[in-house]
Amino acid sequence: MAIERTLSIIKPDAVAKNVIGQIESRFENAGLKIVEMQLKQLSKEEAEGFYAEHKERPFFGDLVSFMISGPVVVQALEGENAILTNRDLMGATNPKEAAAGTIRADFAESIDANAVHGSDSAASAAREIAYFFGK
Ligand code: IDP
Repeated sequence: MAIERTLSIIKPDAVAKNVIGQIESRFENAGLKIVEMQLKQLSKEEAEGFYAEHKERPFFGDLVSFMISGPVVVQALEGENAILTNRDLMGATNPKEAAAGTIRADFAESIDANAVHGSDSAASAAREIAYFFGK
């Protein structure tokens, strides 16, 4: 398996719940290393640009408002098969459908406040890491 990097965001709901450490422990226990990390308040423009692929979706406005409702942790995780490993740890987009023991099952309330983001492909990971951290 290849060593990959993926972009992870701990979203405002999880930061507000004070579970940053618990979520990071799951990444660390799965062998993922935090190689870039920043606690930051996204601007509206940053959140819109990050989610540009969803701009025609009906939930886009609510998604952007949610992502700027408080600070987030933006980070790059590195490890074997990091993209899929992170997606498996996160669980399904809708926490009601997320498998038991996943981050979203344990910490998320709803499909729009769902605790974490993780890149869904190698191309997305490269674009998203560059978006926040440059090359
Ligand atoms: P993902 O975060 O699991 O990759 P995407 O389909 O890429 O899911 O959607 C991006 C984000 O947009 C989701 O994490 C969620 O916060 C939000 N979202 C997706 N679908 C809906 C919806 O039907 N209603 C409200 N928010 C949604």
